[in-house]
Amino acid sequence: MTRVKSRGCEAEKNVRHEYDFQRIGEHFRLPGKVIRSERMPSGNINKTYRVTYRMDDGTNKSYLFQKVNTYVFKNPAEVMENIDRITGHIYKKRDGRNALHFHHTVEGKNYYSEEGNEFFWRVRNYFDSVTFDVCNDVQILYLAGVAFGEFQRDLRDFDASLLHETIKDFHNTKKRLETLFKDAKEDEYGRADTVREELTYIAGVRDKACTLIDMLEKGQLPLRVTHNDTKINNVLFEVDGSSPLTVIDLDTVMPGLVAYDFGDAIRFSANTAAEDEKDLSQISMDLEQFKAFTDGFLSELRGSLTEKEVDTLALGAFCITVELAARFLDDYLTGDKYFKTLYPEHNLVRTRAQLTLAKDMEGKLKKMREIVLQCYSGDGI
Ligand code: GN1
Ligand code: MG
Repeated sequence: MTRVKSRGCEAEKNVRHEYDFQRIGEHFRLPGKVIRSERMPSGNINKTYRVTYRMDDGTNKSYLFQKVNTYVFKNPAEVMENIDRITGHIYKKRDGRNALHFHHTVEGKNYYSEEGNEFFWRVRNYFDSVTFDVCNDVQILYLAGVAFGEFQRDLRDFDASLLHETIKDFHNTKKRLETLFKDAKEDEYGRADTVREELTYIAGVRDKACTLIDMLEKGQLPLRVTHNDTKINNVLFEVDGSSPLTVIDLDTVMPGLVAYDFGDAIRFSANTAAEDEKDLSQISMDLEQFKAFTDGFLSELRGSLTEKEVDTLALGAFCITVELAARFLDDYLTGDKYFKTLYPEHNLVRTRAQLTLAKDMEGKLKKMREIVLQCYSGDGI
């Protein structure tokens, strides 16, 4: 099996950036002199850099600097308050092992901001690690499943009332689809006519894609504290890929559905192609990859999910895939303001890729559900 390392770990070396990292670092009381900064190209929202310092004793030390996207996160201080609490909770659970540590400023804040909130920075410890984007190595997928399952388990006793809702209705599929159809009708950028086929498909599967939100509203599924952005490149692995180190990207940890955490990971990791693949014939949901992640995830959660939760995990993958397609399409229709795009049609390409995957999943749901039940009962390994 081959695996493809993330673009995220192949940072652009020695590129000059528009930011004065030395000055930003001073606010966090970082000692030493900045000798290198590299942009990490992964992530569709925030800007991330590895910044390396030369210390007084001649050794080098790297940090992860992140400029938070305050168009997306309207109240970034609340995001950082959540992160403080979550990292503290996980630190205790894991005795500090591979813990994320966010540095504090002179004023005792875990961020530094200027100009309203537009210049909003945070700094955390850097891990020598690898991440995976497109990956068909079932062992890696199994381990990514373990990491997210463990994360979910670690947060079981976290008091959800302490968390701010960092993005309102983030995974409310119903609202996401309502917004899409409203924006398509308004059609401010005159693009709706070019995406009729996509809109028709989404309208056709609307009820099915909203099944889990319906069940949540009826009290048939529990809200738990979930990660809400479980792409497997949010799991850092040891450099040799032998084991997961930690789960990153805690911006959207909020109450949510386990099936959406599970489903989002499947959407990303069991896809045979990249999230934004242009050649639609490359895209499908691989059942072996599906099984590997599922096995790992459920090995950590066996006995702790309700029957309905287990029963709806597979469908969760379909729902969140349609939801993300709707979000990409909505961003395309409203002028590409939310997701970073690398070229003008990027959001449209992403939409088509996600819808191709959703269609493929639709035909495989029965089999996916069987695999889930098998793994949950422990027969999957
Ligand atoms: C965004 O920035 P990144 O890549 O961690 C988005 C997720 C999407 C993802 C799709 C806050 O995550 O919801 O699933 O892009 N995050 C936010 O790649 O909207
Ligand atoms: Mg994210």
